[in-house]
Amino acid sequence: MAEIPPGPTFTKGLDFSSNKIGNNGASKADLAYEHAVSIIKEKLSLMIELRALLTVNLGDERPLIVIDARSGDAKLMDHVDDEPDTKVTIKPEYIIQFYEGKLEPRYGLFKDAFFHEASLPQGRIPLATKFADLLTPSPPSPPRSYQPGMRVPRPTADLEEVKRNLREFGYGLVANALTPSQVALLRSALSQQAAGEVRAGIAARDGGPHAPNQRVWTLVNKGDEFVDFLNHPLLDEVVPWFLGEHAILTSYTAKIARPGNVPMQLHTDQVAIQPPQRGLAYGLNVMWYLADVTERNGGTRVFPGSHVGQVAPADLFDLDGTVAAEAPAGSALVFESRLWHATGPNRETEGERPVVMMFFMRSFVRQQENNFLSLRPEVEAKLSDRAKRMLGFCTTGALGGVEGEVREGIYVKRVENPVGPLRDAETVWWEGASDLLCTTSWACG
Ligand SMILES: O=C(O)CCC(=O)C(=O)O
Ligand SMILES: [Fe+2]
Repeated sequence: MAEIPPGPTFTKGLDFSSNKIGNNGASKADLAYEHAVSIIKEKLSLMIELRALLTVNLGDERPLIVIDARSGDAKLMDHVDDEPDTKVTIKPEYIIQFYEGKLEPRYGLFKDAFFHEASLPQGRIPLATKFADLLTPSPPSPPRSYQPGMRVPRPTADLEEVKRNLREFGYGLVANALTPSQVALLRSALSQQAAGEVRAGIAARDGGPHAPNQRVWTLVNKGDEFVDFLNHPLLDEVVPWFLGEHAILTSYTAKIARPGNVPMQLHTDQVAIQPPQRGLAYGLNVMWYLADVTERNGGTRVFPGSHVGQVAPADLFDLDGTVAAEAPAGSALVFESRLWHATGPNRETEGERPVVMMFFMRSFVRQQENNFLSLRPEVEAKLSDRAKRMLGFCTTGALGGVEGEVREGIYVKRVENPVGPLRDAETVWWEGASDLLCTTSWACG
């Protein structure tokens, strides 16, 4: 918010630009910078763990900070002749947030790179992560590595076993959740849509420089098959059990991993929930396999058991110690949002690995997909109450209401004529009143 300048003023007398509150923008930036430097100095003795030469750029107009931790005590220097092992470019505010435990380093270090590639750490990236971890109140430990022969979840039709696996390993695999003909129907719908999005020039691609992978977003808009899919009974078995009865679909997408992809970076699915929360799972992902999923064709890589504790991999780009969640077509991978995982490398020469993800989150978490703005009107018109609930069109726990009507279990829709200013003395009846009463009240059914 702080960086967004005020909008235009419509009311004479309500221009706040000369109100003096706190410090002005410039000195705020200076204060943040000074605070960040003092944090780095305070934590300097811990930096010996880096065993490397690191530079920290807190803004191009600021002096470069050089941390020499190659041998002996870690020292701060103001310039360096040698090539650093790692160069970190980061906002001073993020250093403060790492220090205060408000921002997870693996999120903070990489999130700006989305819009500003120069902010990516350069050189040995795990060192950048280690540096940021050392600034936090309690640096994490790495997840336990998978070794061949270790006990991990296998596909099973026994839901109690799936639930036990979810608790113990952070994921479980449901066997035969879809019949072969259902798989064929959904796979064909998805591949047609994916091809159509390529033809239309709107395909969402990822997976390295050649970007062979394809993501298909907002599936609810993209064919009746995907609306019908929301009726699957597996959802009733696992979602309320894990997240409570009000969970909503935060996003509904497909991910097609194709040969030659670069694996995704390791992450948890609650990475955007900050301050970092490791004590509670906020989400549950149900990933439907529309083809046999193997270690070779891009099967999701996981660190089994990494959902528990203050755990995070040192190197988000290193899949050593992970295992692929392999299972035949028609299976569903159910995994919770604290589990460290990534799309695996597809090392086949042909074919693809199509999966559909129904990702649910607790109802108080902002949805990844803003269905209220993106749902196609003709789709919205035919949604069942069940689908509307899943998409967030139902009040839960005093949230999600329209014009203050927040009693539990009310289906909401856009009000044609929301209440506006009623200032005229002669106003006795507002013409939108019946609309308001009918769109938000139980009584209207
Ligand atoms: O493609 C996969 O296997 C995993 C995708 C994933 O982790 C995600 O979209 O968050
Ligand atoms: Fe994920």
